[in-house]
Amino acid sequence: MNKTEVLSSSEFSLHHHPPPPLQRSVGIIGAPFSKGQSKDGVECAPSKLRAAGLLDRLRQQGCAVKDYGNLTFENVALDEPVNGSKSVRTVGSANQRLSEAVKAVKRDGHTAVILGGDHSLAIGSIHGHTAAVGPVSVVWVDAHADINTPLTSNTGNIHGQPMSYLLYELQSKLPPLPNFSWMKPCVSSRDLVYIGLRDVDPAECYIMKLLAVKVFSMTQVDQLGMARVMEETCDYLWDRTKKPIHLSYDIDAIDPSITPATGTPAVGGLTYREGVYITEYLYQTGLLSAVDMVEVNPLRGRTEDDVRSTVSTAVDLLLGCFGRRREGNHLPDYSLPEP
Ligand SMILES: [Mn+2]
Repeated sequence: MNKTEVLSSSEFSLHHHPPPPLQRSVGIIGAPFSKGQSKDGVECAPSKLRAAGLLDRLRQQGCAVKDYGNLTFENVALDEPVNGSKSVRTVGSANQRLSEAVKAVKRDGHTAVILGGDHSLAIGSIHGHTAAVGPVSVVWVDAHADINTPLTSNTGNIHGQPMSYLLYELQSKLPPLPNFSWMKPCVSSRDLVYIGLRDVDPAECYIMKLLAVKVFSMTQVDQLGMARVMEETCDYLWDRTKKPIHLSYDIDAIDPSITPATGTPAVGGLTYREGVYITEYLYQTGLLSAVDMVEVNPLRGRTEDDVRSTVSTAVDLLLGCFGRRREGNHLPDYSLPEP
């Protein structure tokens, strides 16, 4: 049998044929939430992403789009730090709300898009996603691992902790947290892949080794190239069974020369092209089931251009998740005008 014959049809089509028609029904949730960190502005991102034409552009490339609007979050009074972690009750109640919203979007049959907001929102987003569809694979694209426990965090910002709340394997390391009793861990460390890491705390490094988490840091991106990183990501995730994919995309994964308007920029990041390639590749799998786009902070840019470049890159990444191809797209019913 030659090489071509042993490839499955889906693997073959990935490289040699135009993609099959994929589900491109998108449900958008705005989550203007910023209490997982301390900088103002990240709550403005959903309206900026909409104002940049995200919904129209998704429709123009053939997607059916339903906008579920922006969630509103309550500010819990007297939300004193717990074990050093800040705004725990506010973050807990916001994520409970988001979890319910994501669950509803998934039950309506859409691919869910969550416009953050800071990365603490991944707790509710991934929780709601799994509540609706069962186990998922998580592809976490970020400069940071966001896997501190409340007891290892140096800053007390929960946007650096969401993965520890979600993993089954870390439950015994978490103290009880007010307003988090609604959530149960829902992700296995074997179903998690990190891409783009370059600013990892010692405790996070230890946790990832302890749990043997699959990591493609910037070193591996440099060594292998993004094409190989994505192949290996999917080979790894599909080793047991193909599950729906949750892409949690922190805009700070991209190099701050391209996306400076974010709260915790880290030099040496992904190029625009590497960042977009991730989305194009995951679209082609047909398994993309929910996408977080987080940490765009329009108040952190030094100039208008900083903000524009960050927002438009975030929009391009989302378009890539839903079939935008750099070789161009046309609607299936397009026909050439006759003279
Ligand atoms: Mn993050």
